[in-house]
Amino acid sequence: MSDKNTSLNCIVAVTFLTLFAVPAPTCSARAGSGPEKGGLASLYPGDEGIERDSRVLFVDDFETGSPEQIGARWGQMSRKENVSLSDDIHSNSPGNKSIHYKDNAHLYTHTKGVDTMYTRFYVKFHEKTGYIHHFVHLVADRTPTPWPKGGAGETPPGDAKFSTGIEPTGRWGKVPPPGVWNFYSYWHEMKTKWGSVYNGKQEPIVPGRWYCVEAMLKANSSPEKADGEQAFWVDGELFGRFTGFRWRTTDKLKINSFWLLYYNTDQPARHNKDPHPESRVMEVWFDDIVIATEYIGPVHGKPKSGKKKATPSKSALLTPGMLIAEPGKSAFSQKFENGPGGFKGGTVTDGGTDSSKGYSFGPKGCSIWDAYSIPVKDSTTVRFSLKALGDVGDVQILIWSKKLENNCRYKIGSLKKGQTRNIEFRAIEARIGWGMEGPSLEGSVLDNFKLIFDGGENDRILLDDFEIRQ
Ligand SMILES: [Ca+2]
Repeated sequence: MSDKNTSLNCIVAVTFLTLFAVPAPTCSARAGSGPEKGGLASLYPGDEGIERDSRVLFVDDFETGSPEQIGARWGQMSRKENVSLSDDIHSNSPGNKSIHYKDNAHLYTHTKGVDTMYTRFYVKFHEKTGYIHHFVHLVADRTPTPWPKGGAGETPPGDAKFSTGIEPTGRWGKVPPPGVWNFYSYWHEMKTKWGSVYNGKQEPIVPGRWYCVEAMLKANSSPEKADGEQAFWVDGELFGRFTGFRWRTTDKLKINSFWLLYYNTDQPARHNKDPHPESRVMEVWFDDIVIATEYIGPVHGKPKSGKKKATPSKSALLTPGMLIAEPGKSAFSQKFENGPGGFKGGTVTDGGTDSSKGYSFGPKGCSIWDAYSIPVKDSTTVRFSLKALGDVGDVQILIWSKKLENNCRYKIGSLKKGQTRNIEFRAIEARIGWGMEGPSLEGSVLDNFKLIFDGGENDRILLDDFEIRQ
């Protein structure tokens, strides 16, 4: 590692999606001779056997399986028509293949939850690449789902989520495409609703050249301490280290998700005043991904056996209960075949799921009280189906918490006439506040439920197959 003389400026954080520049809330960058010196890869020439190290959480060298099979073991692949295997490999590659994305695509996976996550990946941008909107992310998600959650422009609650992206940025056109590496971070103390940017060494990324990129995200050690960090390396050289983050307000929130994202829109070309957006070729290659709890480092040496194939990892979410308790046993269910069963505010009608009966209600809502009483834990899950009988907006659930003396919300959004949605959420996801930004229902007692929406007096929604699991 040649991190000795890395000099870093404490750069202002700017929002990626807006043009405001604001001071970074916690920005102290330093060159480090930290515990990452050496790295796990130095113990495994050619990465051979690295997947068996207990500190390694996830490995994929894209030597095994079709894109469909790769998507299945990661948990989710988007735009699979844009994903292929390629024989373009980096010079230290111990294998024969890389994975190639064009335009827009992602692989999304989960590891067991950790307090410090390192990732290493090899990446190459097309020689004619343009600027990129969003790129690879590390994510801590209290209620992980196979798909990445949205949340652009929303400050995540400190006990629900935080994330950082290692991304190329054009610095408003100061650097040719794809730009220089920076961090794009979202957490409860970010100073604008569009997140914060942390710049490292200002070395432009050369299109058409393979790089080894590494990122580290370290959670704060206790809820009140601002001792979280993030750092990134390029070809083994420390490019940026940033300290002083209070990423989370509970240590139940672990880093557990990895998003190999390639997200393009025409926005970065506009923001960077790209003079030739029409000539750009939006393609990227990735290879030799390792996720671990310690510093990894670039591929070191050659495998003893010549070319090698790793045993690729699979998503931790494919092991039920590993990341979050499975929904518990059924505590209450109502299918409306024999009347409203405690629900008030609507009427039982035909037209429910599978031609059964359902419960029809208007914009004033329907509710149920004291038909069940369940202490809210991780496993507590609410599920039901909705069918809109008109175009309706802002469908949401209100659950009154005696403990918080307020309503917790879970927002569903709008539904088109005739649209059916199966809703399932963890009760801990319901939160106080219009934007669900306040305290969670966690630790309260779930003994009521109300559904409301915006719509005309005669608009109706049909509720069916309501169930609560402990
Ligand atoms: Ca490979």
